Parts: sequence; C-alpha cells; structure tokens
Amino acid sequence: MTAPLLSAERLASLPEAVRPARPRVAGPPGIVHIGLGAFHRAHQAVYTEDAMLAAGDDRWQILGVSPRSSDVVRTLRDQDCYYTVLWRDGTGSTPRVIGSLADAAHLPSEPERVLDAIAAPGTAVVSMTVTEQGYRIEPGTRRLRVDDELRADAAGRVPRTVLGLLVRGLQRRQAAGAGPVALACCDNLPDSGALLRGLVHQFCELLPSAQARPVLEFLEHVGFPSAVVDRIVPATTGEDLAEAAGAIGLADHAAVLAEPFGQWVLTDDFPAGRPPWERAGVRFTADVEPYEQAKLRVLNGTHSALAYLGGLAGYRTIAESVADPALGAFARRLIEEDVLPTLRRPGGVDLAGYADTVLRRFGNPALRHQTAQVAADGSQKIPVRLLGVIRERLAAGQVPRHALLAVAAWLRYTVVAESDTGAAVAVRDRFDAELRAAAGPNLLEHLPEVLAVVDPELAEDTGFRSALRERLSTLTTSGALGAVT
Ligand code: CS2
Repeated sequence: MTAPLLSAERLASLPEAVRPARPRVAGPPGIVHIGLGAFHRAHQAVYTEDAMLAAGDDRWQILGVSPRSSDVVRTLRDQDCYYTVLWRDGTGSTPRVIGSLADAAHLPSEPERVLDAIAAPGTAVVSMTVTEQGYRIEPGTRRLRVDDELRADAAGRVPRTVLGLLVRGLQRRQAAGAGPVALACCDNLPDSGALLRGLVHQFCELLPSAQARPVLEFLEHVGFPSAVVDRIVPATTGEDLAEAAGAIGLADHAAVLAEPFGQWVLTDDFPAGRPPWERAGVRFTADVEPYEQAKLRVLNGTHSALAYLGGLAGYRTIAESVADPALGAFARRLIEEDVLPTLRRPGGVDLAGYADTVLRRFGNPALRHQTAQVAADGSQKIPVRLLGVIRERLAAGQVPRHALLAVAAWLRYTVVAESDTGAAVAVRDRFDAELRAAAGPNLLEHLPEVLAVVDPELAEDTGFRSALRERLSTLTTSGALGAVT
C-alpha cells in the first residue's frame, strides 16, 4: 500500500520533532528564489526556516522559481511545498519537514507571476542557485558569453535566461516604484556579488539604449551581497525517496538528503532588509574572500580532483574515492602542499582543522555522492577551484604537482572521456564539444588550444604547459591510481 502524500493537512500526523515548528502564514513572500534544486531546499530554505523560527519573524517565506523543469514545481505544489530533509551523518538518518518554501512557480509557463513577484514591494531578496553554468559566463574572460538566447531575452521575449529574468524583473520593479532589492548569487563562484553585478551590467549593454539607461540608474539601489555556501547535497534517488517515506510515514516526492554540516557566509548588502539569518548561524562579514577561497579551493577543488581521478579509476562515489588509500593520501597532499599555502586565514578559522573536516565529510558513505555529479561542468568549475591555486604557486616559484594532476584528470575525463579501463565516462559540460574540437585527435599536442578555452593567459605560460603535459602523460600511461602514488 502506498503511503498518503505529505501535505499541509497531514503535518499534524507527524511527530513534533519532524514537522515544521512554525505554522505557515498567509502573505506575500519576502524572498523570491530562482533555482529549486536539492541544494536550495537543504540549505537556504532551512536557514530561512530557522531564522524565522528563532526571531518569530514570518515575513520571509520563499517563492521558489524553477527556470526550466516543471516537474519539480508540480511535485512541490502537490504536497503544498512541504518536503523532508533527511540529515545523514553516516550513522543514520534524521528527517525534518521544512515549510519555509511557501510556493513554487515555473518560469516558462508563469513568467508574469514570477516578474510580478520580483517587482512586489514585499520582496526584499531575490536569491539564486542556478549552478555555475546558469550564469553563462565565458570561462576565459569571466564575462557574460553573449549568445542568441541572451540576445533574444534582451530583445524583449519572455525571459528564459537567468540574467534576462533578473533584468526584466528589475525593470518591472522600477516601473512599480517598489524600491531597492538585493540580488544574491548563492552558487560556488568567487566574489559572487561583484560577479553578478558585472553580469547584470553586461546584459544591460544588450538592451536598446532607451531601456538600458533607467535600469542602470536603478542598479545603483540594488544590493549584490557576496555569499559563501556550503553543504553537501547529492542528487536524490528513488531509494532516498523511499527512505524518506519510511521515515515520516507519508510519501514525499520532493525529499532531499544532506549532510548535517552547513555554512553560509554573507556580506550584509541587503538594502530592503533580509531575514534575521544570523539567528540561524549565518555569518555576516565585510570580507568574505578568505572564507570563499578556503571553501572553493580546499573543499570544491579537492572535490573536483576526487571526482575526476576517482571517476577515471572507476569509483562511482566521492566516499569510495577518498577511501582509496592512494587517493585519500593524494587529496591530503593536494590540500596541504598546494592549496593551503595560497590561503589567507578566515577570522579565527584553523585551516588544517578545516581540511580534516572536509576530508571526513567526503568520507561519509551514507551520502553516496556520485563522482559523475561533481564532475559535471568542469569548464566552469576548474578555473575557480584549481587554476587560481596553480597560478599563485607558479608565481611563488613552486610547481603545484597535485593541483596540476587534478587539472590533467579533468582534461582526460572530459576530452578523452574514457576511464582507465577504457570504459566510456558520461561527460556533462556546456563546453565539452569546444574542448574536444580544440584537442583534435591528440590532446597532448593541442594543450595550448584546449587551455585557451578556459584560461587564455595561463595557456600562454610555457612553464605551466610543460608541467601539465608531464602530469597528463603520467596519467595516460599509469592511470589515476598510478599517477597519485
Ligand atoms: C560539488 C559541490 O558538485 C560539485 O561540484 O563540489 O556541489 C559541493 O558539494 C558543495 O559546494 C558543498 O558545499
């Protein structure tokens, strides 16, 4: 017999420790969030729920917008937007039903509703988790890569791109006289506030000039906080959904699983107000850079390294990769020898302790985080996670062998697309065709052209190229496990 579906009405049947501790209130959302993936549901939505609870402040319910998939919207609405987070710490799972996501909207079929919500006076924050590739950044320049989709949005069709939606929303907000707002990018991107501000400006350059001028003026009043977000949230599987249903006694098709660890650091640039997130453990600081570099380079850089090297070695999950003694030792050397020397210490944080925590978190077998998931979109991730480390170490006269091997593994994984046993690996990357075309029949011979796709400046550096070529040849002849030992 299938369990009845989770819904507002059925919350009462849940144990007190599982159901939301605050009732949802009627009223407009305070936050419009773009990107309804598992990460948002297990991270910002939970912090927002906790902040409202701690401060008794109900204004911050979220309208979640799905830029593409209609399934997630239908699924959430069918269960009144309640869903379970299964906290998995390696010893067991603890369910908690979250209620801060008050409603969901599907951008392609409900654009007016979404634009009106961005323009509504009650909306103070428009936040987003659309993954690195959702911003359409050109890896080599870190600027908007202008394509037909962006041009079509700028020419006035119903927006389909994130940038198009944001700018249309701001235009409507300005016309409605609804006042300032904050646009908060919560993806793994450095200097995310300034980056998003830049991208919005670059999109405005595509608008007819009579339209561009007023938006540019309005942008003076828009906040662009920078964010560092952290929580490992793997894609949900059918087994996870079955476990969630078992845990709460109700079917839940929108459940997500996550590790209990979480971090959120923000600059306080919210001109129209914001949830009292500090009451939920969010750290506000004027200088996010040290947190950001530690997170992106230690956690994400090592994550990517384990995804590519582990994937080439035939491991399906990050936990399996890091449990391999050779790969585990490699991950530690990458952090200690190559990454940590490039970091400034974020206030009071012990970086060696942070590295230990990260490696322990990767080892959590209950997460079953797929190497293929972390390997996706490397062309957007590698420049942010590893190339900065390499550039800085080379400038300091050091050869960052481990970081170079991780980049070599990314290239082999993405361009050659074969594991060490010759099995095909499934590559998901917006730029994979471009990288393969640049490599032609021989990656080693065409390294400069391939590297130019992601970092034209580093591609010119002959020292970098020859060190990378050496790592790539070792990887090709010895395989991932041979190359790390
Ligand atoms: C991962 C991240 O998929 C990836 O590329 O490195 O999603 C990682 O799990 C999160 O940033 C953890 O905070």
